[in-house]
This record gives sequence, structure tokens and C-alpha cells, in this order.
Amino acid sequence: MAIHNAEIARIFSLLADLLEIEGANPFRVRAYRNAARTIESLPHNVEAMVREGADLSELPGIGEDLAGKIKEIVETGRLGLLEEVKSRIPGALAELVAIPGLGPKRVKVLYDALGIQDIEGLARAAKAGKLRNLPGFGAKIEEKILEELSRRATAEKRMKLITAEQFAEPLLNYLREANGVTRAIIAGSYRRRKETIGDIDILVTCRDSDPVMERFVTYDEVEHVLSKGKTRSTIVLRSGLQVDLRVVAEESYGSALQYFTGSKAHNIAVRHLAVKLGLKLNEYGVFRGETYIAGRTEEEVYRTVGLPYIEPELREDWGEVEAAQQGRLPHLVTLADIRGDLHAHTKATDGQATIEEMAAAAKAKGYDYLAITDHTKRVTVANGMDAKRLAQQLEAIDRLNERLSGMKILKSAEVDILEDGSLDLPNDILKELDLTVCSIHYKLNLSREKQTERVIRAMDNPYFTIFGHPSGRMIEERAPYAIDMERVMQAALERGCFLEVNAQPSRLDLNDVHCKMAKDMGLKVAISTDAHRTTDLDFMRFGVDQARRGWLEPSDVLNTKKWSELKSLITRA
Ligand code: DGT
Ligand code: CA
Ligand code: CA
Ligand code: ZN
Repeated sequence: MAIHNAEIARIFSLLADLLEIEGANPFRVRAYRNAARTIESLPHNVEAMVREGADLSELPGIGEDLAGKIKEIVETGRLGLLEEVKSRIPGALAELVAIPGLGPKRVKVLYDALGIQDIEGLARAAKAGKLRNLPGFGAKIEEKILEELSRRATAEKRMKLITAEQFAEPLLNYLREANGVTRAIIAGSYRRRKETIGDIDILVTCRDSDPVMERFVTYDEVEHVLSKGKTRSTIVLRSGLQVDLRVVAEESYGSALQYFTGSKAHNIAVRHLAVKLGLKLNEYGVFRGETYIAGRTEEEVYRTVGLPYIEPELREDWGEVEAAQQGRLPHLVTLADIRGDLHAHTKATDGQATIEEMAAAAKAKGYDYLAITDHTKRVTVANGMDAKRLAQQLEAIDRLNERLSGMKILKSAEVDILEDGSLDLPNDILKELDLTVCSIHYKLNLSREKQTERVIRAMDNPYFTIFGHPSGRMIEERAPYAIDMERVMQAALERGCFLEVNAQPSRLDLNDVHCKMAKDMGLKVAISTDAHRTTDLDFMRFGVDQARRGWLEPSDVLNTKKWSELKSLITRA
């Protein structure tokens, strides 16, 4: 049975949580947690590496012990140590840990003080107002937990794009090997590169649908088969992901792809055009009366209704049909346009690699520059740097730059925006930097007015360059803080500051709507990975996807420029 990176990561993350509840050595807990993050973000499949006999301990943050455990998971599908820890820990505490606002420390308190072992117990205690007086809790947290519990009761379950990829791509490759399959592609929100996915929609063309349908429903990760037919089947995988498979004829491939890529709103707008031209448009083709006139390719479908090809990321009915009619569709930014990364951490704070290692990885990507943006002192949990340590790092970067050819390390820092809107380091060190990424990491709960003022005041500082992860949201985990994004963008524009599209797959912050807002206001953004290990640099593509959903072109993105050009763009008057 195939084991995906996401599953290995989940095992280590759960192990870390349970060990923390047990009060294990914090270094041990952190090692497992880091391993989970490393594996979750690896660009290659760990199972395949094990099978090929690769040395896993070469991976960042993975030593001999972890490498052995990974091998055990791949070979047996389980981890003995986790089973052992689970047997010592009661009930469904593991489920509780995953609830936002809880975490291992508070779960331990819940268990020790009230004997709470599962979600039902938690809900009962929260409703009875018993949580607020527990050590480390309070009325706010109790309220947050209640909100989360009621959200869960109604929320539709969506999966992050990066996780969906890990389950969908191997399945797609598996289907491609079925007898007679000529084409197989994933449509739906996945093809539109939405940040989260409701279900996966796969489209196949083939000579005879029986073999591929049979292969589909007997995939070894199937939890159950919801339906099986000649042209459509639906399965649910062990991971909880639902997958629809549709088989269509060659001549309908384009129209089916167009239809199942959606979005529904986009389809309705396009169908409207067809109707105006006296045509009928559906998943089988474009028809005049009963006569099929087009449908082999998407280009053909769009052309027949009088439109140029529209990129999937734009198909949200946000004005793309009108723009297409008027010949003013954006020429979307691509990964190949990106010349560097403007947000990366190192071992000096909470990263896993040295400056040299990060530089080598950036160079291997063909980048011209990489900004090292370690945390500043307010972020004590990440060992944030004071002015003195930063000055030492800047010297090290100078020395490294002398040795590097064809690549430049930019001197920077991820500077905390303090509650009063001042920056976490004095200007006499900030002025030594090539640029800054300024972010909010605490006091997330200020009023909208206060949070907005805080950021704008920070932008008044002449050394503020880029506002990092501007909304603070974590996808499916933490809502954005209250902030008037339009006012923040206006203020950035007036002062010569910029906003970040943080490419971490669980952040993607700015989101697509805010990317478009920035573009419409004429404000440029930086697409940055916020890398904490060398492999995180690969997250760039998720940021680019989000930027494309927000209509961004190369000229809208700071890090498509060469350093000389970028430098003059970010220099404030
Ligand atoms: P998801 O799965 O919630 O992330 O979002 P989608 O966009 O993948 O939606 P899904 O899986 O329900 O359907 C896939 C596509 O099929 C959808 O984007 C457009 C098309 N579609 C589904 N239902 C309808 C419909 O009633 N009318 C039209 N015009 N298209 C539809
Ligand atoms: Ca879907
Ligand atoms: Ca679907
Ligand atoms: Zn950050």
C-alpha cells in the first residue's frame, strides 16, 4: 500500500503532540515536529526514496534515528513508537490537540483537571463555562473553542491544495496506466489552483471505459466506492478525499475539460454567450441545433463562442469573460518569471539550514538573489535576533557574497511590527539592510481600526519595505486578523511600501481576492516562500498559482525584476 508524505508527516506530528502531552523532553518533541514539517514540504516522495535505497539522513533535519522511523513507516504502514505512546495515553486526546486554541499543553490541563478525553467531553465542559478558570485558559479561549466546535458541526471539509496534490497525482498516474487510456487530467478547483479543494475531478478519454473504471474502484487507497458506472464513478480515499472520475469521447475532451474545470459561475457566463450566438454548450460539445460543431479542445470551445483561451486560474467569473471579449486578459506571471526569493529563514532563528545552504539551494534554482530574513528579538520562541546578532549576520553575508558568483544574498530581516506600530529594531541597524519584511506575530486580536493603524504607523518608518503575510490567516486553521486591507494597500502605495504573497501552502497570504485588489490599485507584491529549510524554496509555485488567480502579471511582481531594477523600485524617496 502506498504511503504518502502527508501521512508520514501526520504520524510524526501526532507523535510530537502526544509526547508533549506526556511531558517528554522538549528537544525530542521539537525534532519530531520539525521532521513532520520537513516531510510535508518535500518535493519528492519519501516512499520512493526508501525503495530506491536513498540515504534519508541527508534530508534537512532528519538524522539516523528519524531515517529509521521513516523506513519503518514506509515498510510497515505504522510506527511502533506511536502505537506505544498511544497505548499510554487515554481516549481521543490526540483529536483534541488538533483543535485551534488547544494544543498539547492545554489538552494536558484539560485531562489532568477535568478528566476530559474527547470532543464530547470538551463541548460539555465549554458549554458549562468550566474552561475559563483553568490555568492557561480564560474566557476568550473558552469562547474560541465554542466557536470552533460549532464551526466544525457545520463546516464543509476542504483539503489544502498541497495535500490534495499528494493524493491526486499518484492516482492520476495510476489511471494513466489503465488499458486504452489516451488522456487523463485533473479538472475542477484543483486545475484552477484554488487554495483548498472540495473534491478531485478526473477526466479521462479512452477506447473502452471498462478497464479504467475497474482500475479506479480497485485502487488500493479506496475507503469506499460511492458509485460505479460506464461514464462516471466516485470513490472516497482513506485520506477522506473524494474523487470523481468521468470518461468522455475524444471529440468531447475540450468541452468536458472546460465544463468540469469550472467554476460553475464561469461556466454559466460562457454558456450565456453561446446562447446569444444561438448555440448550445455542454460537457459534450458546442452544438448548433442537434449538430456538433466543436469540443475537441478548450481553445476550440472558447473560439466558437467568440473568446480567446482563458487560463483556468482566471475562471471565477471575476470579470474574465468581459476582459476576454475586450482583448484585455492579463498575461499571467509564471514560475519561470521569478528571479529570486525575498523571505527566507536560517538556523540563526527558526530555520533549519545555514545561510550557505540556503544560498546554494537558491542558486540551484537559477535565482539571481535570495533575501535572508531571520526573525527579530520580539519573537523569542524563534530565538529572534537583536541588533548585535543581526550585525554579525550581515558581516557573514558580506563575506559569503564575496565568494558567490552569479547570485547575491540580500541583507534583510523579518522585523516584528510592535503593538504601537514601531519596528522591533532601531533604524541605525535597519538602514544597513537591502530591504525589510515587516510582519505581525503577536497581538493579533486588536480591533480592526487599531490593527490597521498599527501597520500604517509602521509603514511610516522609512525602512519598512514589504508587509509580510499581511492577513495572518492560516488556511483552515486560523482566521485572518481584523484589518482594513484596502487602507493598508493605499498607505503602502503612498509610502513606497509593498505587500507579500506568502507562498507557504498553509498561508497563501495575500489570498487571490487581495492579489486582485492590489493589482487594481497599482500596488506591486513580492511572492516569497518564507522558507525555513532548503526544500521550502519549492513553495514558490503555490505563491505563483495564487498570484495568477489574482490576475497578476510579471510587471506586478517585485521578484520578477533583476536586482538592480528591484533595488531602485524599493528605495524609498
Ligand atoms: P470544489 O470541488 O468544491 O473544490 O470545487 P469545484 O469547482 O471542483 O466543483 P465541483 O467538484 O462541484 O464541480 C466541478 C466542476 O463541474 C465545477 O467547477 C463546474 C462544473 N459543474 C458542476 N456542477 C455544475 C452545474 O450545475 N452547472 C455548471 N455549469 N457547471 C457545473
Ligand atoms: Ca472538485
Ligand atoms: Ca466533483
Ligand atoms: Zn513570518
